[in-house]
Amino acid sequence: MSAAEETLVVVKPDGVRRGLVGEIIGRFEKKGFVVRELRMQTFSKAQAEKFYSVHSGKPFFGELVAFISSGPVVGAVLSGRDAVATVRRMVGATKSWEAAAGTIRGDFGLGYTDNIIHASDSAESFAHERAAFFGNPGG
Ligand code: FUP
Repeated sequence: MSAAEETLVVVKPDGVRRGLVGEIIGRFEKKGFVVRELRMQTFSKAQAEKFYSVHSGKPFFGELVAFISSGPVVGAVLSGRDAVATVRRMVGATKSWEAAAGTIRGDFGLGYTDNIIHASDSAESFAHERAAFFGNPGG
């Protein structure tokens, strides 16, 4: 068995409001990923800005920060084979209306900013986003 990799998913406020937390986490569990950390919280504006700092300065940054901090979110660290890429495939394209059927965004939404779920796109993003979501290990 190849070494497990970790990634972070965050069920966004629209996904939580619509009662999709169990469905979404369940898909990852059924695929074979192991939930290593799990937390519900509501982002402060400062925490949201840190989480999405890679998009700082882009025209949609304000809307993104306002949306992700608009209600509770659920973050999970998932562990399993090739987790970053495999989870991104299960999440689907950013524009939910274009996302393939069978993906989370493809099956459950039509939004862009409100596209149900966030998933880290690299090991570096995962490290940054995990720290922004859960706090630094031991810190
Ligand atoms: P993804 O990695 O699929 O979440 O997508 P991106 O990193 O491209 O975008 C990050 C978030 O910003 C997504 F929720 C979509 C949102 N976004 C907008 O709302 N408007 C834009 O013009 C671009 C991205």
